[in-house]
Amino acid sequence: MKDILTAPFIEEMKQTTANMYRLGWDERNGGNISCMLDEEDVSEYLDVNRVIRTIPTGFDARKLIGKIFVVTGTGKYFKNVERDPETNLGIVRIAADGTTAELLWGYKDGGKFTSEFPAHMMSHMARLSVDSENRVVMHCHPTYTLAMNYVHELDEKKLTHTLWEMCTECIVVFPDGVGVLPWMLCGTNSIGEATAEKMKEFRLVVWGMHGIYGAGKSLDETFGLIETVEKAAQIYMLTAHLPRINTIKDSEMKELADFFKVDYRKDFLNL
Ligand code: 2HA
Ligand code: ZN
Repeated sequence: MKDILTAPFIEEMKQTTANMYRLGWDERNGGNISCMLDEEDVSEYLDVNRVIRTIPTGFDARKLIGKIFVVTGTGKYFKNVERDPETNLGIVRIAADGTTAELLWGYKDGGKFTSEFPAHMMSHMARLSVDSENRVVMHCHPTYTLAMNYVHELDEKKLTHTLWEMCTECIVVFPDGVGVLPWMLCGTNSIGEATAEKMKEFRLVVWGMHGIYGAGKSLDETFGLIETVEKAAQIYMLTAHLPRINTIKDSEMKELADFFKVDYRKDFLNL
């Protein structure tokens, strides 16, 4: 059995959480990540038949039975993952009943998965129903995206359109746009269900005045989605109070989408 602390999936979680922390997206215990792993990969590092303990989830994840995830821990700081992955991360498998998680590794201090586990698992189910290659769900509190929530209408079309206008590459990176939920109580099954509903349509979902969710095929891709939204939001916040002299036109955004052959939300442009 190889040393799990050398596993590429642990290494990548360490790097991702460290990058997110340094960018200021994950203060204190803010943010959480879940990444689906292949059983064969995990088996190189762990005896997958050895369950350390079981943890009830409080929701039905039958579509994920047998699936294994590495998940950040509740109350844990992204800042500390790199230094102590075994306390701050856990590897869990959804048990045969669909409502229990089997801990295979991690949460060494007796902890458990993020309080946003319902939103994560429900989002995985939703994304997998439209994209069988989806592996990652990521949540964080990026500064400018959050700032923008207080001064821009929280309307999917209007918010996406403004973000697309802020950087030439936005419509190419997230042609499906950004879904928006109003402020809701976090850590609940209800916000999980609402997020998952949006995730059928969007890989990015803003939680009004809280943060953002991203989903993708890899940690890099998902990070890149959120990073691009955050860059656009930063440019918006740096310019929103100034007279707008120039703008990327809707016809130019269409030109970009056509050239890069991306299937974009045509109803989010005003052509
Ligand atoms: O895990 O970000 O939404 C801390 C949070 C809750
Ligand atoms: Zn949060």
